[in-house]
Amino acid sequence: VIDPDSEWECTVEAPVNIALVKYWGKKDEKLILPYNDSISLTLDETVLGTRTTVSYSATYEEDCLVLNGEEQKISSRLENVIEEIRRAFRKHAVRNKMNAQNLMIMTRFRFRIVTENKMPTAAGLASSASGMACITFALCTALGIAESVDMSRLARLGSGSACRSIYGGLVQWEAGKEEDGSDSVAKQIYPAHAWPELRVLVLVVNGEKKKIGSTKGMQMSIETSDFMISRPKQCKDRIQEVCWAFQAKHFPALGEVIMKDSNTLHAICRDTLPPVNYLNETSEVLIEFVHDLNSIIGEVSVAYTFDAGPNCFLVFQEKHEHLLKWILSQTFLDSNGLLNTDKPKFDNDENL
Ligand code: 2P0
Repeated sequence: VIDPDSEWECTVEAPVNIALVKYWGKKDEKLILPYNDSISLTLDETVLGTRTTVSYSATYEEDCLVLNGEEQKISSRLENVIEEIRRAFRKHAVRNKMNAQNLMIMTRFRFRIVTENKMPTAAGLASSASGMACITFALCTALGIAESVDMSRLARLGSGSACRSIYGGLVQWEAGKEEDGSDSVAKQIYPAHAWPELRVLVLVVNGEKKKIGSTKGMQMSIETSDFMISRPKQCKDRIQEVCWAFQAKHFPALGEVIMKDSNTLHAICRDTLPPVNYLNETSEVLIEFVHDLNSIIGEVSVAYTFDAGPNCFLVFQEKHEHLLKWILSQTFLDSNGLLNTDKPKFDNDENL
C-alpha cells in the first residue's frame, strides 16, 4: 500500500509540431473536434518544446499550475483535461483490479504542474501544442496510465493541435465521426527516421502580437468563409498526397502540397469577415524568396508554411541546408543573426 502522506514528482518533455495540412475550424468547441483532418511533422524536442514537472500527493489541497515561472489560474480546458485523465485512471484501476486502498489514495492525488516552454516566450512560438501534450503526458505518467490510454485524445481536450505532439514523425489527426470524440485521435503515419534527411528551419519574424487568436479566428472562418465548404475533402486529398510523397521521399511533391496548404489557410483567413491577416510584409518577402530560390534550383527544394502568425517554417532536405542557410544569411540576416528584410532582396542568381 502506498504511503498517503508521500509526495512524488515526474518530469517529461514534449515537442512542437508544424502542420503540413492545417487544422482550421471546429465541429465541437468543448470537445475540440476539428472540422477537417490534418497532418503534421513533429519537431526535435531539444530545440522547440515544453518541459513539465508534476509534483503530486494526496496531501495537496488543490491542483495548481505554474506556467513559465508564474502561477496561473487553471483554464476550463486544462480542467477538462485533468478531469478526463482522472476518469481514465479510475477506469484503468478498476480494469486492473487495483488495491482499493491505493485506489482511494491515488484518487485523492492533487497536482502541482510546473511547465516551461523551451523556446523564447517573446518570440511568439510558445505553442499550446507542446504545452498541452506535455502536461497530458506528465499527468498520465504520474498516474501510471501513459502506456494504456490514448493520450492524443486527452491532449486534444486542452488544445486541438496538441494531440499531434504526442507522437514523433509524420502524424495525422483524423477528425473522426463519433459525437463523443472517441475516434478524433492522432496516429503516427511514419516515424522520424523514415525520412531522416528532412529538416525544418524556423525563421522568427519580428511581427506584432497577433490580434486574433487561432481559436477565435477559426470560429470566424467557420461562420463566414465559403472556402470552408470544400475544405474537409481538400484536406483528405492533400493528406494522401503528403503520405505518398513521404513514402516515395519525393520532396518536390511534398513541398508543393505544404506551400499550397499554407496558402489555402491564409486565403481562408482573408476570406473571413472581418478578414484576418496573420502574415506580415516579412512573411510575404520570405514566400517570394522561396519561390525565387526554387525556380533557380529548378525544382521545389524548399517549402514554406505559416501558422496563425507571421513566423516562417521552412521545410527542406539536408542536402540543401548549407546553401539555404548561406543564402538566407547573405540576403536577410543582419550581424546579430536577426531577420532583416530591408536588405536588398535575393532576386537573381548573382548571389549564388
Ligand atoms: C494547425 N493551427 O494545424 C493549425 C494551423 C494554426 C494554424 O492548430 O483552439 O492552438 O486550441 O484547438 O490547436 C492552432 O490552433 O487551437 C492550430 P485550439 P490550436 O496546427
